[in-house]
Amino acid sequence: MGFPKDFLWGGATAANQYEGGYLSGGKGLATSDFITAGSMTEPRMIVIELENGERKAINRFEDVPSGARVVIDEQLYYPSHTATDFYNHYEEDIKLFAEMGFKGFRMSMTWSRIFPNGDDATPNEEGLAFYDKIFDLCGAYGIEPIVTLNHFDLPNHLAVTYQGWLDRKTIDFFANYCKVVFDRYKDKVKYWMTFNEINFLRDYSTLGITDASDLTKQNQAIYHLLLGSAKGVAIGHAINPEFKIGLMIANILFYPETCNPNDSIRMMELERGFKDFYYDVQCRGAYPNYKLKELERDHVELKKVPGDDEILKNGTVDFIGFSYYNSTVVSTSAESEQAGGNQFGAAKNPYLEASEWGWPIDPSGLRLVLNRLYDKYQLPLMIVENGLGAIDKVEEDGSIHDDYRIDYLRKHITEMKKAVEIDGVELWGYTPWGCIDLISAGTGEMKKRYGFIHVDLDDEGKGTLKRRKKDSFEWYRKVIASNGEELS
Ligand code: P53
Repeated sequence: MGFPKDFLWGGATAANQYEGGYLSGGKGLATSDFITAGSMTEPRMIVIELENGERKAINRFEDVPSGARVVIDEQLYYPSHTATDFYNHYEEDIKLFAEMGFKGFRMSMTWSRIFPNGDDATPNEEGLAFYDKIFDLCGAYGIEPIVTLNHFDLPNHLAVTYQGWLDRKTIDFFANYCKVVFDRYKDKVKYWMTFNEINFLRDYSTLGITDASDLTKQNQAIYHLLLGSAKGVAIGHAINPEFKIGLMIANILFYPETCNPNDSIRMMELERGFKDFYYDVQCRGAYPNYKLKELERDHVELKKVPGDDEILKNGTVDFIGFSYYNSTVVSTSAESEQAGGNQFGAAKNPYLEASEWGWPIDPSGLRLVLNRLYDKYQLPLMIVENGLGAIDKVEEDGSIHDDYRIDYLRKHITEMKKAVEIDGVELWGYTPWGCIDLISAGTGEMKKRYGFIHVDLDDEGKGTLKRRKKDSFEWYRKVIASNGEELS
């Protein structure tokens, strides 16, 4: 009973939010290095320079018009540049993870650390050596690295020169990156994921495209991205058949607001657009009919070349990795839509409480997600992100009492356990997000913290970077030591 003996308990991070060292060791600039901090009320921005030399800051999800150049404004604060400095603290941090008993550690590699421009003929040895040190250290502690190849960043040169994923060539640049790292780390890393939250990639910083809201451009870039992912999977399997290579999708759960069939139809449409399409392609190896029909309606004709269908077919994944933070309510009534105020025409869920950042907290939703995914695809699952972003207070004596975080995680682990014990879902691991404090992807804030380990850094980038254990550290250590039996 309970969790399997070799269950991968651990934690998750991403380079663009944690690694720092943005110019160290020969790393090239990444698109994420151009994103400023924001706040709960203000969006993160990027500064662009227009053809006439005029500079302006735009919301990072806004279209960068073609002809404009994205630049770094020295007056502004760019959180990725140092982040919480894994680059210089990895020994201390991995030791702390080991102390908690981690069996797995999810991290991402920075593509531009390996290929500074993205299209270089040879990789940057110093970058490769950096990750060797990380994986060796994990190995010494018996921690399995779970590596995301690309998490919300792109070598900026690929964006500037090729418009990133809009250009087919980027597929081969990515495939080459995969080949180099799979080959180099074939005996050190077994678990991989290609793109983080592939269903969220839409803008300049993730796809590298200008005029990103142009449906033809957007769909073509996403098509290339999916081909790149599939190629990567096939390359990995050829290099080491033991590799387990997964997809990674942001799995927000949807509920219809009422039993009005219209709500459910709307929900089906939104789920397909936001999630199902990405699961279907990466698990089944082809575009689903509903997507082909949508493209037809939108007058988007994908540019394909012979052999593409085979690439998608041969690059299906070994497991499903997903993030789960919250659920949302789909409504077709205009009033409810406004009350919920977000991108999914969402209404407020009266049955759930929300985090300080307004994210509804829905542990039972995790059990539903696990079951639905397993029923649909029959692939092993890994919860590679989950957690509570909250403001932590450091007491006089340096202690941090984050019982709210323990409460959130305990409830989610309890539901996860039901999915395994009662429902028989095949679950490989659980790596809660931001196991050590890092920069928020959504807002760029530091005060939105997820960690078991606190890092002394504020929203302006000031702080000693000192690491401190929160109360949740010891709690999680016991959870792991008891293989999920002791949750109190
Ligand atoms: P932050 C939005 C909604 C769900 C997941 O998010 C998301 C986002 C993007 O903000 O992203 C994932 O930091 C992502 C991580 C991110 C984490 O969720 O906004 O994979 O990079 O940090 C939490 O609180």
